[in-house]
Amino acid sequence: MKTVDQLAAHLDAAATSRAAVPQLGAGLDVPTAYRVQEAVVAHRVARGERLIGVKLGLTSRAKMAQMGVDEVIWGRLTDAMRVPDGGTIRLGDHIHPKAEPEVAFLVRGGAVAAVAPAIEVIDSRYVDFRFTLPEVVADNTSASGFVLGAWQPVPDGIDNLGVLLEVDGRVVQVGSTAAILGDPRRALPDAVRLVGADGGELADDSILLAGAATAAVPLRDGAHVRVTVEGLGTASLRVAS
Ligand code: OOG
Ligand code: MG
Repeated sequence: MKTVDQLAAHLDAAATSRAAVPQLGAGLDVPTAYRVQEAVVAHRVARGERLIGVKLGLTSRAKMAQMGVDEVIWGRLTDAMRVPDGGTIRLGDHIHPKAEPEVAFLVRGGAVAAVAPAIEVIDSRYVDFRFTLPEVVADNTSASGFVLGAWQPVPDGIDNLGVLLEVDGRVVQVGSTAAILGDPRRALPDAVRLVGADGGELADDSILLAGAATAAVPLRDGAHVRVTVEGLGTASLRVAS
């Protein structure tokens, strides 16, 4: 079995060279996987990226079923992952990116200060997006990019808002914010607990991606992707080669 640092260097090289790597194999447990994740993200920080928030993953039953697990996971977000609303991502900067509709929170003083519709771009560093739970944890939960729509005050009752994912004006996924932990507001206590168990905390103005509301869709050259969350507005991105 390789060391934590060797596994982290291996996954970081996959990301920077945009070449998928085989699964790591048996023998990795979840606590060790989080240490690998921390070391993977440390490579990014060493290149000048800044930690600006966290994401939850596998918060929807669809994803848990896809993965055959029943555990929420978390990953780290850096400033370099943020794509401006309406901005462009390049396929050449990725391995096999997918987009999924999410809800984002702005965390301040340990509470939710604002909410925004969001797109998460996930890009597993493993061949064919195939991984076990510890493997995806080590891979920073496939985190690659995210787009935030406009921040706004949190309306009452965000537990059953309609969610649309459109590609080139065609609806390709329909869902509800109910798919995110039953109520996306549960993301904050969950994130505080998970990050806290790791000895961390959510600093003021942290971004929290609450998790996907539908399955993710593969991104193709030229695609225009738009997420609409009922009552919260939209977030969009373009894909170029
Ligand atoms: C893991 C990332 C999961 C979510 O919102 O459930 C995630 C993956 O599906 O590659 O970000
Ligand atoms: Mg996600």
